[in-house]
Amino acid sequence: MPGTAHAVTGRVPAPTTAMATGPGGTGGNDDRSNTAIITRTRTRTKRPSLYRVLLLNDDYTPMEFVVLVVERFFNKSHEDAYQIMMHVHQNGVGECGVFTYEVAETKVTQVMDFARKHQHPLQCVMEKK
Ligand code: TYC
Repeated sequence: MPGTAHAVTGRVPAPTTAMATGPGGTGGNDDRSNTAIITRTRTRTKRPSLYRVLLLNDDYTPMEFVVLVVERFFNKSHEDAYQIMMHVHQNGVGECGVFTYEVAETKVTQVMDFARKHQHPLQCVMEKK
C-alpha cells in the first residue's frame, strides 16, 4: 500500500514508477532504490516486396500445355488460364500472379522444371513490381 510506513525501517517507500507492460515493453523495478527503468521497443512491420511471375511466348510450346501450366501452378480456372495463355501468345509476355520473393522463385522453378521435363521451350521469369 503506497504511503504506508515500512514495518521495520519506518520509511515511506517512494512511489514506484510505472512499469511498461505488453508487447515491446519491459518494466524492471530495482527495489533497493525504488526506481524503475522503462524500455520500449517499437513494433515495426515491413511489407514484403512483391514479384510478378511472367510467362514468355515462343513458337513451339503447345497452347494446351501453357493452359495446363497456368491451371496447375497458378491455381487458375480453365477459362482464366486460357485467357492468360492467349494474352501471352498475342503480346509476347503475360502475368500469371504476384507473390513474395520465395513463392515467386518456387513458381518459376516449378514451371521451368515441368516445361523441361516435357521438352517444351516455355520460359517463366519473375520481376520486381
Ligand atoms: N505461341 C504458342 C503457339 O502458338 C503458344 C504459347 C502461348 C506458347 C504462351 C508460350 O507462354 C506461351 N503454340
